[in-house]
Amino acid sequence: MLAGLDLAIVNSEKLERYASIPEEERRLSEDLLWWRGEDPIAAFTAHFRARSPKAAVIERSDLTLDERLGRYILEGTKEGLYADLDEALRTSRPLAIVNGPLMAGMDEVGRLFGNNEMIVAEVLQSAEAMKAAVSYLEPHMEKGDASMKGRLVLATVKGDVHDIGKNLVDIILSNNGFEIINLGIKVPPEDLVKAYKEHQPDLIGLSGLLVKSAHMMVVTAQDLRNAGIACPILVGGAALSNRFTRLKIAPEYEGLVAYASDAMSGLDLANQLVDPERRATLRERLGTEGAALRLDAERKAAASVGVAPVAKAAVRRDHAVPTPPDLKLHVVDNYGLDAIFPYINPVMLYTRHLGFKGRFVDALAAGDARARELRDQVLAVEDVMLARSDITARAVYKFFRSGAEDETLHLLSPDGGQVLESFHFGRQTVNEGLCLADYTLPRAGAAADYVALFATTVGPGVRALADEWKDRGDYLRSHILQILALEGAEAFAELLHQKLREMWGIPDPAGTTPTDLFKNRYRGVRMSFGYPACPRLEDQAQIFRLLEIERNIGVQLTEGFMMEPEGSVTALVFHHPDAKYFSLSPDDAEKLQQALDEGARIGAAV
Ligand code: B12
Repeated sequence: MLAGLDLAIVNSEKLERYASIPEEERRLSEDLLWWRGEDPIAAFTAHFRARSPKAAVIERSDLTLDERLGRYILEGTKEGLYADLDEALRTSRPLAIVNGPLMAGMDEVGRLFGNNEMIVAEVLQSAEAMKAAVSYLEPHMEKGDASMKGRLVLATVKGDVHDIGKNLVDIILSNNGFEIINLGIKVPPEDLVKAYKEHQPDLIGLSGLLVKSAHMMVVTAQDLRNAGIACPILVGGAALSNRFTRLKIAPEYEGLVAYASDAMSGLDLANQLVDPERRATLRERLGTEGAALRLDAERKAAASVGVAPVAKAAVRRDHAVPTPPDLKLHVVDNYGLDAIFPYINPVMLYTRHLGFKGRFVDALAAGDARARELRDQVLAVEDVMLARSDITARAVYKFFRSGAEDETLHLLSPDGGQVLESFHFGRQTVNEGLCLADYTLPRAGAAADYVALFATTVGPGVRALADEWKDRGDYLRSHILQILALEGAEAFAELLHQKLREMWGIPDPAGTTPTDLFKNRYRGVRMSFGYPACPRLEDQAQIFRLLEIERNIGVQLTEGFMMEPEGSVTALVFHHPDAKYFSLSPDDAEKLQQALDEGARIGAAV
């Protein structure tokens, strides 16, 4: 590619795992591709002329024992592992085997992942091999034989049920020489202080999915500081950023706070933090980054002053309003998971969560071996889920009469006379001046309008089974189970939304496929509280009241407005033909919150 290659056609079935190609052969090939050295063709042909095609693949017997041990980890295989461990035990102490060749294998896995040469699913298989090797060696270890680089207390913060990201961190770090004390989910600061005192860890790891959890990390850092704790903290989670960490969390804590975008970079940071020299370099780097971000924030704040708001959007009101079939509450119990799985977005499942590189669906259709292997692993877990009575899909939905009043959306009694609940939305002061309330007709007008609300969930037995598999080192299966539940809840939302359009009399055109749905090719939108157009998670409380979600489908709302089971989704559905996704700027979101706080203060005073 450096030399300008635009396209290459390969038979992917014949592809070797890149990491399995001997280094010498990689070098020869790269020399040829980039025309390095005197005569790369001659060197290349001379090498391969002497080798039969089969010999090009590394034969284990060509390798030394240490190299073989490292390879089991790199390839994520246990075939032959135990016999080689027995051989190693004849000359080496178990701890030396772990810290030597096995850890060298894991280091190589980390390096290849960092270079984009290994994917999440492969890393999990490597961790499985590592766990199997360590478990095999454990009975041979003496008391006090600890192979630990350091100890980390890991927790998902108060109010947050996020398990999957934290579990990945647990798996990666615990199989790379760290002892992990996993405190679980919804962990209040006082429990972390207690755990710190009890375990005296080298590091604390905090995880959280939502913006609210990022704020909870600020509070947690303050409480840890007030308890006199200063050990380095690693933080991570989908809604967290390096910027927030540097500007909001780090200033509240004496010790170092470092942000990790994924579990492998968390491992890299943990390795730096337990090494005094590298920690000092990291401290310096984070300090410089923090200063630059503060400067940038000040500049942005100065630049945003005095920008005139754009005009309110002129959303049309002349469209026909579809009438829903009824205004009753519907509970869907035990919906067939087999009907839901096809609605899972493969990009999310295979690319985002399992790390597949390229277009998964095309690769599968072309017979790509890696894609097929992943698909089969997913299908096997789907079968387990289908067979279990404690893993089911449930939903509750209801159409409501609705009416807008400026930026407020009122949900009304069936005759329109009474306000049941109100949602206060923000309006864009930049871009198009949009507000979600615009997507429903004004309450003051003569015509009735409607919205739908729903919640979907997949569980509740997912966590217990995922933990069981994780504890016995079945990491990839455990991860696949969790992502199927999470993406299953989202897929169920997609499917239910489609059914609601049908019931509403605005069905999708014939031939609409799940892929069309993932691209939002239908009428209306499905908004979830916490999304950029309606960022206030507090509004989950109204949905929970209106649909009696906990009573009807057993989903609980935490004090951080997260839902348990983790694989749960709520949504507010608009039918407006021009409705679309948009974002409130952070300023506009803050303005909304301030207005609501002000209103609440006035309300309380009255
Ligand atoms: C997939 C997804 C879902 C899935 C699964 C959620 C999940 N548990 O991960 C489902 C469909 C269930 C879902 C639901 C919701 N979601 Co959602 N979701 C996402 C999405 C697209 C990806 C998240 C993801 O990749 N998860 C997989 C895990 C493995 O990744 P991860 O959490 O990031 O963890 C990795 C790293 O962050 C890091 N890490 C995490 N913790 C730690 C800790 C340490 C110590 C270290 C070192 C590293 C580390 O390592 C992990 C592994 O590599 C994000 C958008 C985004 N771009 O991130 C929105 C997002 C997180 N969701 C969002 C929202 C609003 C929701 C809902 C509230 C919507 C709703 N009203 O229904 C619900 C809440 C669910 C609940 N239980 O309460 C918002 C959150 C914004 C906010 N306001 O807080 C986001 C940011 C989308 C958006 N742009 O608006 N969601």
